[in-house]
Amino acid sequence: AKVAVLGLGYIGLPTAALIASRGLRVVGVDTNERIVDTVGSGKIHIAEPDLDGLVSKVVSSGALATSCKPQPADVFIIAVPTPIDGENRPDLSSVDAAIESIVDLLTPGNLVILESTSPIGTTEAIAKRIGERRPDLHIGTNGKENGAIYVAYCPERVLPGRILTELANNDRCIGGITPACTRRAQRFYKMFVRGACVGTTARAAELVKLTENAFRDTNIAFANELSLICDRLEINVWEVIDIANRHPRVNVLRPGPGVGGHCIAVDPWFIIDSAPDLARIMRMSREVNKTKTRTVIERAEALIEENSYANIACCGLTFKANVDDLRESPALEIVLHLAGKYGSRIKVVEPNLRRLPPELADCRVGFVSIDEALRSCEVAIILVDHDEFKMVPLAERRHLDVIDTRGIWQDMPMRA
Ligand code: SAJ
Repeated sequence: AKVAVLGLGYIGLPTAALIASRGLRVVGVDTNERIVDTVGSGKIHIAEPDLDGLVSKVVSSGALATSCKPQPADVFIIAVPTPIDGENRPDLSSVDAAIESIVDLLTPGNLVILESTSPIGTTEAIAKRIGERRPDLHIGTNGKENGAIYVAYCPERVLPGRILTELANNDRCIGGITPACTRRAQRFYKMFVRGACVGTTARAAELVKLTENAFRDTNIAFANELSLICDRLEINVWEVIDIANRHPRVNVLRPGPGVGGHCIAVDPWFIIDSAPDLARIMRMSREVNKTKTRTVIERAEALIEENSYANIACCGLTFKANVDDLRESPALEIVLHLAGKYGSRIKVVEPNLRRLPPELADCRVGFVSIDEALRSCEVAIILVDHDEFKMVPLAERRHLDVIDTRGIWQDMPMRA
């Protein structure tokens, strides 16, 4: 079988490489020529453990090729971005463009899978659109399979940093437009997924994906709200959480400087958008997590004002620990704000990046190693719980005035 994967980003590229490594012929398609060239030469444009080796292997064996335009295939997997616009409404233009690019290539027996996080009803709308554009095909008929094509929604749910392991091992949720579509997509995923391939409808599968991330956002909001309450009451939030979590049915997540990444900060809006009057906790959770970022900015400013000549180490820029991903990163938002105000007094430490991101490049801020920051700064703001920061011995940081948003230096005097 031949598989076309549309979109070679954080999900599409590992998916394409994994499928190619299981003996299927794969064409990875992307509208960005630079990505097509990079991957086509066996290299990768994102940081993800073990992905470089796998891509280089499947490209050199010929199992994975790349192209700017889709070609006919048996299976089309759409893994393109579905961001939100300025008004928190889903922007499906990349999905629309991907469908447009394959609709004339479809032939009977083809399977079209949407993996991108999408609002409820997107997969049905795709099936309808294909039906309108290609009246010669019918979609997922039960029984009569002549001339049928199959459309299903199968969300990815892998964790950046563990993508290859989770792609192969996680259970998958597979929602066809009809039961025949579900079965056809289940057969396909079984070829490379060790986890269970649980079948449902397309609409339920869309909501499953959104539910997972909205659930996590809400739980993080609970932790962030608790951290603000503890600060006011002068109680150590990390200790409260540690002890509360000894209860067999309690598992409070960790507070932080806000929620980042492309998914958890975005997906709840897809649910809120489809039932605005009912999605009250979800909307409030988004608000609480956003407020937490602003609170950290205010506290950092207050601490910097107290230390008027000090250099300030901002530890971490990425959206979470030990990745190089800056998407929706609250740490980056905080540092951008402080950089605009305090310029060269700000020293950024980010062991997972080789240089400052373009947004910060013009702000006169320094980009230093953790050792250099410990030597030259009097104030530190911990924004990401990278391993490099956790490992700093107390003796090397005792002199610092610290705001620790991740609770990694709890042996230091507490500062809200
Ligand atoms: N965070 C906290 N406290 C916590 C846990 C996380 O503040 O206790 C913050 C992180 O620092 C980060 C954000 O939340 O800024 C999100 O990080 P994450 O590790 O929770 O999740 P992602 O965005 O890397 O990946 C999520 C995962 N979803 C769930 O765990 C429900 C992943 O399985 C999904 O595949 C992915 O979203 C996605 O692509 O949707």
